[in-house]
Amino acid sequence: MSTKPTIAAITVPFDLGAGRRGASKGPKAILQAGLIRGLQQMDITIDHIADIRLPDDKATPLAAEVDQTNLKYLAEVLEVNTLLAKQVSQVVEQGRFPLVIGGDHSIAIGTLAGLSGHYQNLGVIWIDAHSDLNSADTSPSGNIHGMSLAVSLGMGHPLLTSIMGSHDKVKAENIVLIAARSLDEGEKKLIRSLGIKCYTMYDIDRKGMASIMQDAIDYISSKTDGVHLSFDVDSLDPIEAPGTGTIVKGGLHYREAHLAVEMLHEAGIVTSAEFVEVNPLLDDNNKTSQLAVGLISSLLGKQIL
Ligand code: HAR
Ligand code: MN
Ligand code: MN
Ligand code: MN
Repeated sequence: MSTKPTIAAITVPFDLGAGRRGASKGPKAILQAGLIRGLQQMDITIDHIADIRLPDDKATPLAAEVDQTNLKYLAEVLEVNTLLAKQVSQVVEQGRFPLVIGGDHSIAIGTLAGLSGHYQNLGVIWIDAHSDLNSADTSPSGNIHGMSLAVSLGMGHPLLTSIMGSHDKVKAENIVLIAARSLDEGEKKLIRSLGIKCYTMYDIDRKGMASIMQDAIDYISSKTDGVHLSFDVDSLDPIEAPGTGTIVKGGLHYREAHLAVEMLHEAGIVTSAEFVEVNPLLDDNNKTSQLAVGLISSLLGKQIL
């Protein structure tokens, strides 16, 4: 990203992957907080090319099959992610940078599916309080936003893992988790058994964010041909990001989060990004939407001086 890419923003006002409603209002709040204007002031070309929504007629032919599972809103999650995947893939084909604005984190299923065909070894930096590595068996909630990374690894309902083809969308060794602090037992087992690189809040406290980000960048850039940043705003401490559906205390501070995206910009490795889980219904004076705009701007090169 040393030469400025053309950004194609794709908004996804979807929240049925989450346990509570409101993340569907995230894109509008983030746009109203000045995303487009801010980036244009940085001389970045950004086009808001698509708003991915479920079609108005709610009848879904899959409803019967889908009712058999404990995956909440599987049909809707499938439909929105199928549309998103196609859009993301087109953007990469056009040589533009996909910037996906959610929406809950289930939309990573579609983003990663759309990216996957364009890379041999897609790296994924997943900044999140959670790891989203549950499956139907391990999920405590049935909420698909807690399963999106597992689905992208090929583990999950076949309807979801086969979006854009049945290949695995990402390999375990190309994933880095950052800011983890709320992991379910099944997720911990999977992280260990697959050897997924995971920097917890303990690691960040112990070594400092700069050191962790440098390790993450070195690890991922040595073996990937593109890097997707999947940024869940619940990675931040609830003091900084109150407007999100599953807050977990003990998270990233404001500057730690900014440093992470600033270092990613400086490294020049990020080829696509998504920002998810902003829930304006739970926010305090648009604090979390404004935070998201600040983080996106820093990722795309906004400098302090
Ligand atoms: N691990 C829990 C579950 O599967 C909580 C997931 C929480 N949500 C997210 N994802 N915001 O990062 O239900
Ligand atoms: Mn998440
Ligand atoms: Mn999360
Ligand atoms: Mn701290």
